[in-house]
Amino acid sequence: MNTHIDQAKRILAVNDRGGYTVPTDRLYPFQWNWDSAFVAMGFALYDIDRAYRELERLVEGQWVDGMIPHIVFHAPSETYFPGPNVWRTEQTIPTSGITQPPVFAIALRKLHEAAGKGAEERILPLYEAALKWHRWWYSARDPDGTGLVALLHPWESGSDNSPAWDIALARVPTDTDTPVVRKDTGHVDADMRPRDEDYRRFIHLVDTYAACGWEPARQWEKASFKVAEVQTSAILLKAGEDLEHLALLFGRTEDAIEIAAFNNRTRKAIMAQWRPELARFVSRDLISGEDVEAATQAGFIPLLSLDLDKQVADALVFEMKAWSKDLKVAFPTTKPGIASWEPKRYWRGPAWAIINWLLIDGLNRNGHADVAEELRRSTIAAIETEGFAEYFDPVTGEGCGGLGFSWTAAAYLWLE
Ligand code: 2M8
Repeated sequence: MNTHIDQAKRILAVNDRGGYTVPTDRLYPFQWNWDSAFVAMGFALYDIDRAYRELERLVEGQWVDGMIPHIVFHAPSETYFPGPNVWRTEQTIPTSGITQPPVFAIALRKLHEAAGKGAEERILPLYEAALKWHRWWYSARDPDGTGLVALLHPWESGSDNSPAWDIALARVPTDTDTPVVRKDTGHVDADMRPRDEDYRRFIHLVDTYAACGWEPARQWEKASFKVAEVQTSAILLKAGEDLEHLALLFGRTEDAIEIAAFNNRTRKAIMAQWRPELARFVSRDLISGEDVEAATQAGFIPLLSLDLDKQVADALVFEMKAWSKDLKVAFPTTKPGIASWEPKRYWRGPAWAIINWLLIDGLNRNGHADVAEELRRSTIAAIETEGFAEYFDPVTGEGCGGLGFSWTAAAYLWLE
């Protein structure tokens, strides 16, 4: 009997707030979008009803235009900033006004496979919600039809303060209409969190978009941060493949054709972002028109959704091994040793179990099962040694950030 499995399940039970799971108590007291998709996959291993419930509760926050917001504020809490009064989205169920990586349809396919035949009635509304969201991504976040979807806020990436945003975010003014009253640094060490200056810029963007009435076309025009992002696009493509699979299964031929067209466009567009000299894929800053060359984990995530030529996959894996050398826990979210690398500061270096999960799937897809297995073992060992921390210092292995963290528990269940 593996007691860690029991512990992981207990964390998911403790973080349950009534059919949805908070990432962790106090620090994150609401429902987060991609956290819930990972959590649903964890539940799918032992409680399919609860797994569906997680996604159903997330979809309660979906906007009429199809966006699934990054936070759904089901119940009030004073322990998080920014709350609904800062977002000012005027939705019936209070939500934030931005989105997060579209892991949802990846989870949906996994749930359907776990549920087995005859579960169509429950999954169809979720399938419809996913399709609406994918359409939203392509219309609101790729109005020019490039195949890459753009983020208008670093929080949409899930990798909030990644060095990938340093250049683009520096252009965003630090003045805000809304007072910045941080709560996060009351829960965890400020040295492990984004800086105050980052928060002022994050809130400046929220103010700007609230002033646009959260209307996508106006936001697109006013955005001072606009990055066509390779990690999100790669996740969208994998989710698109899974959605296309479900469409065919449900006899939705027209949907399948539409989704396949999205997928083909994105597949080509991501491939064009391969930079052999960096041995990584890169995002594009749509304000400057330049490549985002910062060395972060995002450059490897296309493994998840592309069937790469052996030469490209080998080059990526060679680079990944170089980054992981001498580390206690892989995979670092920033290349170790470079100026922006901070092994304890949130998305500027630490290893995250859910990123490893995506990379493991991508490595297996691209014929590197041995490296995938190494990463899987390293992730499991980190959790068994340090507990279900939000993330891990890759040098010391120390568990950092929030404890009893839902997506780390889900990743453990999935990877164990
Ligand atoms: C972190 O992001 C939130 C904003 O969305 C925050 O710092 O306040 C990120 O790690 C993000 O990826 C994650 O979804 C969220 C909840 O775990 O926390």
